[in-house]
Amino acid sequence: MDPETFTPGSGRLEPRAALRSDAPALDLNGTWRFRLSPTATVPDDFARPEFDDASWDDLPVPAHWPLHGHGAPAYTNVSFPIPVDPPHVPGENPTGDYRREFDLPEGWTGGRLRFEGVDSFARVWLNGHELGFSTGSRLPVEFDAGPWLRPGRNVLAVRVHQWSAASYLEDQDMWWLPGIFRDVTLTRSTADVFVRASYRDGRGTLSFEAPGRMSVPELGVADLEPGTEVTLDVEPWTAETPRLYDAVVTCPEESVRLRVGFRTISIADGVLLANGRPILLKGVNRHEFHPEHGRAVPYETMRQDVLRMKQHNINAVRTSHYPPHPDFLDLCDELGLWVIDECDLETHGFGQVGWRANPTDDPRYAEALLDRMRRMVERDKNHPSVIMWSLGNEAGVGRNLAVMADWARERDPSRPLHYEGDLSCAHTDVYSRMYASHAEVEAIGRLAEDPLDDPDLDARRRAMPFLQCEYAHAMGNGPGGLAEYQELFERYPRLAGGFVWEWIDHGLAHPVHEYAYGGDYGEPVHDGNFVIDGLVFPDRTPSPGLLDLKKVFEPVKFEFESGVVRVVNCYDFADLAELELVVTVESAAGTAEVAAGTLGPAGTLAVPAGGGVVKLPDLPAGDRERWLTVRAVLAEDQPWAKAGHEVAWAQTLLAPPPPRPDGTAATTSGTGAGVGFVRDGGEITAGDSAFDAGTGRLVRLFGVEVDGPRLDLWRAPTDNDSYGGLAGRWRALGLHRLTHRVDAVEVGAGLTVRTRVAPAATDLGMRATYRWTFDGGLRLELEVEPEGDWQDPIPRLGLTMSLPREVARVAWFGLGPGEAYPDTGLAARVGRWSATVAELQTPYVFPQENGHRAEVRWADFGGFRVSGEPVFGMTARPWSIEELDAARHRPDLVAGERVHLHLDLAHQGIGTAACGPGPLPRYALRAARATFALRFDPS
Ligand code: IPT
Repeated sequence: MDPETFTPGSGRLEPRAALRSDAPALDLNGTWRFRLSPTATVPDDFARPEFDDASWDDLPVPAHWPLHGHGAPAYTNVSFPIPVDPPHVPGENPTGDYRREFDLPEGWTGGRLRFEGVDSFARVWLNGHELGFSTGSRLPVEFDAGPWLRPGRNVLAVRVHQWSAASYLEDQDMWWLPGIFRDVTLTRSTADVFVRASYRDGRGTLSFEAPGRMSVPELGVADLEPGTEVTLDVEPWTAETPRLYDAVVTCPEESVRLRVGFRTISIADGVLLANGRPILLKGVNRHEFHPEHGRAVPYETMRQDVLRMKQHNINAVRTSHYPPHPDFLDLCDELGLWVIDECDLETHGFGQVGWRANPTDDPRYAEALLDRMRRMVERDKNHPSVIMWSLGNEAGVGRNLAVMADWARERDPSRPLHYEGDLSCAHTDVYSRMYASHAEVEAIGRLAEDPLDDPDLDARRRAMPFLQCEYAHAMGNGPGGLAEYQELFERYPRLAGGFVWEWIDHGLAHPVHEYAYGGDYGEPVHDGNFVIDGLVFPDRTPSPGLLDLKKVFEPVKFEFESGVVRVVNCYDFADLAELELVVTVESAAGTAEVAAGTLGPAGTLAVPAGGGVVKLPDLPAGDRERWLTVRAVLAEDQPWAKAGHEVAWAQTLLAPPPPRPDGTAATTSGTGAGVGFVRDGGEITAGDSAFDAGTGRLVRLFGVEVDGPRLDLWRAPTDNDSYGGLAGRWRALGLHRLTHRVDAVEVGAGLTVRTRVAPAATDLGMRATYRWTFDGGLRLELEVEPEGDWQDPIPRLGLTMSLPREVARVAWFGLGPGEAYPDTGLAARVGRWSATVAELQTPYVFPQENGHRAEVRWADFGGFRVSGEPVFGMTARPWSIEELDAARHRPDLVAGERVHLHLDLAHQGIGTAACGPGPLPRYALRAARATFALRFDPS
C-alpha cells in the first residue's frame, strides 16, 4: 500500500471502546525483530513467515526506533521537516520493518490484532497475509486475525513508514518519533459498550448500548437491558470527588468490567457546568513524554503525572494534542481530573504556506479526519473524566471541521465540542483561545470582546463559556502573570479557566548534553529549545513554575482577623473535611511551634467542613519581625497524597521589624564606632575590611577576600526575554558588556566612590555613586542616576561581587525557599532558610537567569552578613552571569574558583513572552533614579 494515499486505512474493524474484558488476550509487547531502511521501496518479502531475519536487530515494542539507535529524533514546532506537498512524501522515508513470532495457546480460535498506537503508517501481515494498513498514530486500530491464525507458531510482520499522506495531519509541536510506540495485543474481545451515566439533583440516570446485560451491584442494578434507562440515588463523579461504581456487562462471549461515573456537563447562560454547578478548570496541557522512551510512556510514569498534578492543585488536563494512552484516562477517572480529549490532528505547518492545501479544508482528507474523530470518541466515550471533545489543535479552518463536529454531536450529544483554531466557533460549544493577554481575557469575561463580522456567529459565540486552552507558556524561568490570570478566571462566571502550556519539558536523555532539544541531533530544520517549556523538568521534578501554579490554584483561602482565621472553601464540589490546619510562627530565629496546649491531639486545628472561622492558638510573643503561617494539610491519606500533604497556606505579619537606625553610621554599637577609612598604600582600610584605592572596590570584607560590589544591569536572558525580543535589544544596546569608569575615590568621614557605568557606542549610561560608612560594620548607600534616553526596560538593577569558592552555604531570612521574581515566586514565603550555593541554582534545561531569592532581610555567608534596608534580592552562583549566558545545556555550567554574588534592588518581570504577553506594565523595570542601601557585618 502506498503511503501517499488519502485513505486512512484498509482492512480495519469498526472502532470501539477501550474495555477491560475477560476474553482471552495475548500480550504481543516485548522484543521484536527490526530492520530500518532509508526508503519506502524495499521489498516486502520480509512478511513471509519463512523469511530469515537473523541479520536484523532486536527492538522493544512499544518504543520509537530513533531512541534505540536507529536513525535519530528530530524536533520541529510548526515547520514540517518534509516539503509541504500533500499527499506526497520524500523518497527519503525511513521505513521500519518489524517481525514477531508467537505461539497460539492450545484451543485458541479467532481474535483481533489490536495496535494502540503506531507512528505513522503501518501495514500489517499475519503469516504472510496482508491484513491491511492504518494511519492515525495516536489512535487504536484492530484487524481481524481469525482467518489467518494457525495453531502453534504464527508470524506477525509490520512495516512502518515514517512519512505518509497522514503525516500532514500530525504536525504537533513535539519530537518526530516513528515506531510501534503503544501496546500490541491479540484479543478475542469483540464487544463494544457505550455507557451513558448522567447526574442531576442527587439522582443518576444510567443506560448503555452493548450486546449484553449490565449489572452494577453496589446500586442494586442487575441484568439491565441495553437501551433501558434507570434512575437511581447515586453520588456524582467530579474531579474533586471521583466516585466510581464498578459495573459488569455480560455479553455472550465475554464479560466487560467498567467503572461508571455519573456526571453531566452542560452550558447555561454562558457558564460551563458540571452536575449543574459552575466549574473552574485549573488545567495543564499534557504531552506524552518520557526522557528515555519518548511517547512510549510507562504506566507508572502516567500514574505519577496524575498524582503530581493532583498534588499541585491541578484539576484539569488537555491531552495536547492527541488522545493519550488509554490507561491515562482510567487514571483520570480514578484519581479525578477533568479532561479535554483532543483529536490527533494538527496541520500547523500549512500556516507557513498561507494555509494553501490545508487538509482541514481538502475534501480528499475528509474521510481521514472523520476517521480520527470517530476512533477517539469510540475509544474514550465511557470516561467520566472526559468532559469535552477537541477536534484538534492548530489545524486552521475548513469544511472537514464540520464533518468531524457533526458526527461527534450525533454520536455523543453529552459532551461539548472544543476547537481553538476557528475564531468563529462555528463548530464548537465553547469559545477557546490561546495566549490571550490579561486585558483581552478580561474583556471576554465582561462579554466585551471584539465582535465577529457575522452577527449570528457573534451572538452564538458571545453566549459561550470561555477558556484558554493554552496560556502561561512555562518555558524556562516563569511563567509570570499566573496570579493575575487566575484572579480574572475567578472573577467572571463566563471564564471557565484554562490550561497552562505545558506539563513537561521534552528534553531527551543525552550522553553529552544531559537533555537534548531541537538541533542536538543535527536536524537541518528545527526549533531549538522551544520543546523545553514545561512545568516539570524532563525527569519530572517540579520547576518553580509548578510550585507557583500550585499556590495560584489553591482551593482554600485564608482571611486573617484578630485572633482567628477565616477558612474559605474554594472547591467547586468538595468540602474541607479532609483538611486540618498547622500553625507556626516564622522569624529571623527560625520556625516556632505555637503553644501546643491549644491545639488538637495531632498538633493541628480542625477545619469546619464548610469552611468558616477557626480560633487561633496563643502565639509566642517577641519584638522582632514575626509572621504567622497557617497551612491546610491533609488530615489523612488520600488516594492522591499522604496525610500531612500541604494543600494551601497563607501568612500574615504579626509584628513588624523594629525601626531601623537613621541610616547614617550608628554610633551606639560596634567596636570600631567612629573609626574612619584610612589610606594604606594601594588600599583604603576600615577595620579588617579594605578597598582598592584606585577602583574604590572592596577587596577584603572582614577578612574574606572579595571583589566588588559594583553596579550591574545584566542578567542571562530568560527564554521569555529572548523569544519576546527584549534580550536582543538589550544585547544591541550592550548591557552585557558594560564599561566602568571611576571618576573619584574620596576618603573623609566615609568613603565615596563616583563612577559612570555605560555600554560602548551609546551615550546612555548610569551614574553610580557608592557612599560607604563604617561603624564596625560597613554600610553602603548606592545612588544610581540614569543618563540619556532609556527606552526599554532594563534586565536588572543591582550589585555584583565575587567571593572565594569556600563560601558554600547561605542562610537567609526572607522569601524562600525557592526563587522569586517580581511576577513569579508566589510559592515563596517568609522564613529563615538555608541552602548550599549549588542548591540555590534552578537547573533549567536551557541555562538562563535563575535562583533569585526575593525580599531578603539578611543573608549570612559565613564570615559576613548582608542586611537590606529593608530588603534586597540575592543570587549566589558558582559561575558568572557571562558563563550562564553562554551555556546552552546544563553540563556547560561548571563551578569555578569564585562564587558570584548578586545583591539586587530590582529585576525586570518574567512574563510569558516566549509565547504570549510579556510582564504586565507594573512589573517592568524602568531605568530611573534609585537609591539602594545595604549593611555588611561580620557574621
Ligand atoms: C501553540 C501550540 O498549540 C502548542 O502546541 C505549542 O506549540 C505552543 O504554541 C508553544 O509552545 S501555537 C502558537 C502559534 C501560539
